[in-house]
Amino acid sequence: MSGYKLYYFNARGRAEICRLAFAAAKIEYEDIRLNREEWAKVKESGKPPFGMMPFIETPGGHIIGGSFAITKYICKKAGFFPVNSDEDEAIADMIVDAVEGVTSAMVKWFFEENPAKKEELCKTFFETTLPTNMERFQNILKKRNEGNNFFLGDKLTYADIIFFNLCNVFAQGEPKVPEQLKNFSSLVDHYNRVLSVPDINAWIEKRPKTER
Ligand SMILES: N[C@@H](CCC(=O)N[C@@H](CS)C(=O)NCC(=O)O)C(=O)O
Repeated sequence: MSGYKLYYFNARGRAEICRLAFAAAKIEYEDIRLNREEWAKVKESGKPPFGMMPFIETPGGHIIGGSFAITKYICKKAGFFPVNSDEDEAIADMIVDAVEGVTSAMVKWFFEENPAKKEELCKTFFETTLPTNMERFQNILKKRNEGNNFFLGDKLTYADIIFFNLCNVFAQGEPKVPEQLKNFSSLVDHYNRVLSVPDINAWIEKRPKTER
């Protein structure tokens, strides 16, 4: 055991990109899945830096919160990180930022309690927000190697893992291509490319089956 600990609920949710990163990086960690009561106690302890999960404890005793920061950190340790230029790193971060934009819109409709508002937000999300953004992600992908590779070239980075996970949410976590990608053939290929990374594939096959 390496001494890393990841704290989250028993769900894929916002922690799954961290778990995918740990898997791809072949770094062992304790996958701590708290129920609501346990979380309330941990939150009260003041341990999570921003009072939210996921967060990790490193072997050196650092506590790091924020799913994107954790994923980038783990990927950097394993070399799944753009090294050619500062611009490549900024492009990877730009993709991550855009994934967060789509995720926020998704979370907004998902947790909306007013049924009429929820339906409206859901419609806008699937008919406009998602396809518009997918088109943009595909354009970025195609800027390198005509889209026949990862976002930053021939090397997997945290941007690929984070984008892949967004798409996998629409496949309910199953190892299949979500229908929301059907009009974006380069993104389908990218999805399959990430899914074919042996350590990522092995984790997806063996991970606990949860609703979200
Ligand atoms: N930007 C943060 C958001 C984290 C977040 O929203 N965490 C939620 C679960 S998905 C949470 O901890 N909720 C429980 C609470 O706030 O008490 C990230 O990406 O890690």
